[in-house]
Amino acid sequence: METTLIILKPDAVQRGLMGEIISRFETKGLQIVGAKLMTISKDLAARHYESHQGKPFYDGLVGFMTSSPVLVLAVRGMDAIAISRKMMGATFGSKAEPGTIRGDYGVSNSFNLIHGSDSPEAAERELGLFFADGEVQPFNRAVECWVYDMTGGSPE
Ligand code: IDP
Ligand code: MG
Repeated sequence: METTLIILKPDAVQRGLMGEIISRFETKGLQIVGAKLMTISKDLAARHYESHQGKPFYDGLVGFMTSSPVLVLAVRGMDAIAISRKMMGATFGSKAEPGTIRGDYGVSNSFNLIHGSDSPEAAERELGLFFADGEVQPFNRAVECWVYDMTGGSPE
C-alpha cells in the first residue's frame, strides 16, 4: 500500500471542484486518509517545489500556490502514486486527455487544478511537509475486501 500527497490547487478550490475531484479518487477505490484546507506559505511552497527553483515558471507557480487556500489530501491504495498521476493527466490542461482530472476540468497550463507526488520518495517527502504526525489516519475500511480481491491473503 502506498500513500501519496495530492493538493487541490487554489483554482480547484475557488471553482468549487473539491467535491468532484475527491469523488473521483473515492469512486476509483482509493482511500482519503488525510485532508486539510490551508493557505500555503511562501516558505512551504518553496520547499515543496524546490526541484523547480530557477525555472522560468517558478515565481508564477509559487505566487499561484500561495494566492488562496488549497485542499491537501493524503490518498492511499495499492499503486496510489501512479494511479493518481494517471487520473490527473498531463501537466498542461490544454494537453491533458479527456477522462483525466486536468483534461476534464481545465484548459490552463499553469492553473492545472491538482498536484500529485511523482514517486515514492517524493510522496514521503511531501507528506512530511504537509502533515504532522497523526494527521494521516489510515483507518480500516469495512469495504476493503470488496475494493481489493483479498482471497489470496494480499490485495489484488
Ligand atoms: P506536474 O504537476 O504534472 O508534476 P511539474 O513539471 O512538476 O508538473 O510542474 C509543477 C507545476 O508547475 C505544474 O503542475 C504547473 O502548475 C506548473 N508548470 C510546469 N511547467 C509549466 C510551464 O511551462 N508554464 C507554466 N506553469 C508550469
Ligand atoms: Mg511534478
